[in-house]
Amino acid sequence: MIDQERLADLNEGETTSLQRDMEHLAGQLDRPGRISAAEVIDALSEFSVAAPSWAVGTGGTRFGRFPIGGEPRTTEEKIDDVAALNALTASNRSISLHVPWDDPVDPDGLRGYAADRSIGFDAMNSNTFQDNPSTTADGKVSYKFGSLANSDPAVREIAIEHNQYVIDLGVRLGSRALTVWLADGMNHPGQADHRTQFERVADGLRTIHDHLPDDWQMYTEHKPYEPAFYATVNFDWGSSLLLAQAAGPKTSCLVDLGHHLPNANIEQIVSRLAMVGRLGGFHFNDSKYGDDDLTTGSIQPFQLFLIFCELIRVGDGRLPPLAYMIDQSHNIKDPLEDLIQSTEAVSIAYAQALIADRAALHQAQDDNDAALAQETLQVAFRTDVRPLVAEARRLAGGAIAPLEAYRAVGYRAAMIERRGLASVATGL
Ligand code: PSV
Ligand code: MN
Repeated sequence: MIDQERLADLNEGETTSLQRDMEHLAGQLDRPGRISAAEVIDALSEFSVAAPSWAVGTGGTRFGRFPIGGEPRTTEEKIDDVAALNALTASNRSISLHVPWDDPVDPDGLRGYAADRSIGFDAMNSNTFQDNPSTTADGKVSYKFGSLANSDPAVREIAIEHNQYVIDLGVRLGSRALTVWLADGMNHPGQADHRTQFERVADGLRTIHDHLPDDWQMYTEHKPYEPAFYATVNFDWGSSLLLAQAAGPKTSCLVDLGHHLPNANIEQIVSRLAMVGRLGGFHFNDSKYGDDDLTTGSIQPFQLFLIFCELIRVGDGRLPPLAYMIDQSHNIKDPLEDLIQSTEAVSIAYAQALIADRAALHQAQDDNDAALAQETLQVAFRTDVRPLVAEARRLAGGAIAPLEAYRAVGYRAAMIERRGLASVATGL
């Protein structure tokens, strides 16, 4: 739905300045034994970060929601939006569904619909934090007091069955993973027993794990608070690791950048989880105070860069094959514009980490030369790698300047025309 000819025209207007910037940058990077501009572009061209189906509509808070108009009304239309996003960024080749916000009646048809638009299905997400007649045995049970940790075995059973249903659905869609984020916990001290809640969740996850096909992965996603405001069962990376280990070998931990208490050293958490072989993937976003779901890289870009440096270490010069996804709530921006900016931020952090001189860093670390070690990272972080990211996009058929192109093609106005001004996407 993004007119390729129009995109080519728009790129034409940007080509001269991009070439000039690329030559300058390629010269800067041209050092013996170091990664070349061409190698960075090659790595970027393989990179894809999934878009969540719930983030192509506007998010909201309990103080209100301000729909932007033209929001996708069906899962097919969400796929259309991700296809449009990918046409511009060339780096969002899959969508992550959340069930039952998305619950296709014809999974095989949906898989074909997405494939026709070159979109695949990333990790499936199970929603056991909201009551929904289709997932809570026709409304006979409630998740008000938790799902896998609920004191009522009937509720726990329904929650397990829902996760198994989501796995089966994902198999038909061609997904290979299930992400489990639970709202389970307590709002009041003494409301439940910490240990009993944890053991129930571990038991439930083990049963869900045993339903996974051989080539599937399961991710446990921790979060310190909200909607449980006193204690969350899976509240930090340590609990997440314990749950992953208890669930089984196909389970690892997913790190959502907004799910940490203030000032947590997320890159160190990444290092630890990778060290024990239980780093599963990411939900990218940015945070100023809590789970703010702000645009990736808009608040703490240096932290994002350091996370990618850890990943490059794990992948020995490239990104390891983990689950990379954006998870944001777009409250006042056009969601697609925010996803374009976030995708760019992730690609920039990856490119900066790629160009960091790892040999010099290791030498400086061995020499206990803290200034030089830090300087080595700063040099990479302060390099403007945007031309590399733009060139990788151009070569992959995307837009040199995706945000400008998105506006120039008038996608939102066209969607308002087609879907209406009052359409609202499912999600939080
Ligand atoms: C929870 O805050 C979370 O980060 C989880 O990934 C959910 O699946 C998603 O947001 C949507 O609520
Ligand atoms: Mn998340």
